[in-house]
Amino acid sequence: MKKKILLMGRSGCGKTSMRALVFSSTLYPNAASTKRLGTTLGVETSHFRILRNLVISLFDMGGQQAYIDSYLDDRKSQVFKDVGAFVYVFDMGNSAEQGEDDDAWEADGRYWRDCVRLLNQHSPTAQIFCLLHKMDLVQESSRRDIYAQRVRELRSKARDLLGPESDIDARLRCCGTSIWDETLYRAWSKIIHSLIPNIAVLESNLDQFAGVSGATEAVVFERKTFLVVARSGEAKERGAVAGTGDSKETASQPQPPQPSSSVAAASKVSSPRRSKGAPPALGQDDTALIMEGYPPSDAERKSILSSGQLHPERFEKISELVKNLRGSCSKLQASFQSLEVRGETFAAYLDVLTADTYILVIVADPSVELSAVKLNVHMARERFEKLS
Ligand SMILES: Nc1nc2c(ncn2[C@@H]2O[C@H](COP(=O)(O)OP(=O)(O)OP(=O)(O)O)[C@@H](O)[C@H]2O)c(=O)[nH]1
Ligand SMILES: [Mg+2]
Repeated sequence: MKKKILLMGRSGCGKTSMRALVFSSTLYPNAASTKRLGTTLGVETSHFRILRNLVISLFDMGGQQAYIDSYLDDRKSQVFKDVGAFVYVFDMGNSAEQGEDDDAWEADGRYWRDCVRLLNQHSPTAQIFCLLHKMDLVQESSRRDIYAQRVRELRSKARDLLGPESDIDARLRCCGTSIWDETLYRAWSKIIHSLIPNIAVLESNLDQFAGVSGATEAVVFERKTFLVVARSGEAKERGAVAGTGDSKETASQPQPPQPSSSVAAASKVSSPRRSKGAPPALGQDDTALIMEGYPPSDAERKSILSSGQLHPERFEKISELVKNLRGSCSKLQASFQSLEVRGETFAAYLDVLTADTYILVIVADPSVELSAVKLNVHMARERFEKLS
């Protein structure tokens, strides 16, 4: 299945930089390397196989004014048709001082509104992502307020445009991002996740896998980009937020293989603690909806951790570490297959799951043997290969 991502925003907002870092990390291994990128001339299209049954066509739309005019006018039906996810990048460097550069923000807002209107005509079910980008340039002291104010404006613009009865609250998601930290990968994981056709089935199988393995968490990463494709517990969180519980779709799906008896014996571990990450549904408290994609500042992160919650960007940090390790391995002409880490309070096992994915299993119960987890990964491969 092919899905189209339309990546738009004004010139210099950082579209090609994020594309390069997320999808071409061997050519652009770090944020500084994006400085050598030139402005995009016209539209650059690239295709990525994410899973066996999902190919992403990413349209990086050069943001100079003449191009923008043509996307909105004579090329609109071609540009906005068949869109799976519309990603609009706002340059928050312009908001470094609150209200300082309102003209740029206003112009962005008008352009974005025009895009959403056209999208609604040509691809009415497309997911809409607003990336409030270059958050590193916004002063930490005012970051939360500026983010909240901008998201509030965007959400009310969208409601005004499409009407309060539309599903826009659920389809529109905002994320604060920067190429200098993990927020970029977190946002792009969400974007890709929104396009995976059988995600509910994948998640329910992953939940069962984590349960029978006695794992605290199990996470599936895409093999090339190391974006998070699915993680255990996510569907439940979404169900709990929407008040629907497990969906019917997952209930009738094939079950993952049963573990060996020694592995099953280890499955008494309590269910994992979760970080708050699922998108709030319509009608929930507005503040939760607005702050959903807010990247916490360093001070806020510290207080999250000291309150006993898990690190909100733990998977993205792991992706980064593994990508670096893989890079080092390839310099030594060694191929990277799997990884085992044993800490004082946990053990982690990362291994190839399918042709396009890795699985990371975190175990916090010292009575669970990693060798049993390995065996379960081995036994689960065939099932997950069919699912992806
Ligand atoms: N500080 C900071 N700079 C960034 C960030 N993202 C991108 N940049 C820089 O912004 C500059 C412009 O980025 P591009 O990716 O070329 O911008 P673009 O949106 O593709 O621009 P056009 O191709 O002209 O439409 C580059 O020098 C990047 O290094 C970010 O998160 N923070
Ligand atoms: Mg560009």
